[in-house]
Amino acid sequence: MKDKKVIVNSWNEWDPLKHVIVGRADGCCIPAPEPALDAKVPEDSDMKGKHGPRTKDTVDKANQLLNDFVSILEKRGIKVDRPEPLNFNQEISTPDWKVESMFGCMPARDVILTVGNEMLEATMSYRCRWFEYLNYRPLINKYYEQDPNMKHESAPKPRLTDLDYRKDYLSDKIGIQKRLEWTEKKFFVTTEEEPLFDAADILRFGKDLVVQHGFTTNLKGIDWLSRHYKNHRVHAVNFPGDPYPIHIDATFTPIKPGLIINNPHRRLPKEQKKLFEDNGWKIVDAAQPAHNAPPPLCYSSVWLSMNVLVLDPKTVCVEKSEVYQAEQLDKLGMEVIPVELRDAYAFGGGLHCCTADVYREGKLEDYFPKQ
Ligand code: DAV
Repeated sequence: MKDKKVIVNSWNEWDPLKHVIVGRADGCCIPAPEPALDAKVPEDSDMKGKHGPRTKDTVDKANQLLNDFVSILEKRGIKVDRPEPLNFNQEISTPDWKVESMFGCMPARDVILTVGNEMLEATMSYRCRWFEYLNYRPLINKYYEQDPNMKHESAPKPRLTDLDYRKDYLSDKIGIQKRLEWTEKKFFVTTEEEPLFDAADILRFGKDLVVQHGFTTNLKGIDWLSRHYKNHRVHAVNFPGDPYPIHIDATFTPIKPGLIINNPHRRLPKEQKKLFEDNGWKIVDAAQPAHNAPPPLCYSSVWLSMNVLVLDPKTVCVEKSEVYQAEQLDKLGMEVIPVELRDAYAFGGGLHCCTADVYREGKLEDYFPKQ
């Protein structure tokens, strides 16, 4: 039996999920241009030049899908909490900058990192997301009151002045070839001015944390994480082949101990595979996405097909239209639960993105003893 006082506990991406946060689409805005965000919006995107609140119809549809996902989880005995949306359509500022609006609170995974009994608010690197942690504060404060061992941490708020962003990325006519050269050389939009990371760049494998170095997380951010998580080993990874590298969860997805699916267009470089191979982990190419293009007004790529939520080492939620990904995971021995979410993708991502762990059964374990 679970100790009632222990509310927060999650050490990896696959142990049995018992309590989770699922985001909301309410009031979500397409943010106005700003340096870090511009670098991520694909050059041919229908989002170029648009900003402001999303339409009521699209918000309602996304919320309906998120609510249905919540019901599926609850029917399986998983407790679900929801954030409290701010009014995103208002100007925000710090002494250094101001932006016309905020973003939203659908992708909880981007902001909140749960490691063991601790929830950490990420720095973020987009100005429009600077205050996003506030949507989760009512929940986090509640967990903190109920669970005497829970730790609530916040990474140093970054200043996000222009010094944080490389001017080379200001053009929207860089071209995919140049972007691929730059990202392969680890020349990303964010500089090393101060520590920056999004929580969705981090994967938890017990004692080891695997962190993607890319647009939203810099080396100083990874160094900050390794100083913060003293009892962990923190590994920086990068994935050449991705022209817009943000967040690890449409690129490299652990399914259960010993098994990872990797985006075949963004393979982990050979030398970085060593840690996994030396410890008997298999990295297999993920199945092709079922779609040729993302849905309208969406930041993310078609590889949200891989953005699955593992409920336990035998059960995984896969977006309903992603039939190839479902088939692959079925063949790999998983029970696949189809969940419709595609019309919510534009609000910040898929099934992994829109959730943040509160409680998974299980303890801290060492899955990579050889290193
Ligand atoms: O492939 O566009 C999406 C990750 C969202 N958290 C991609 C990355």
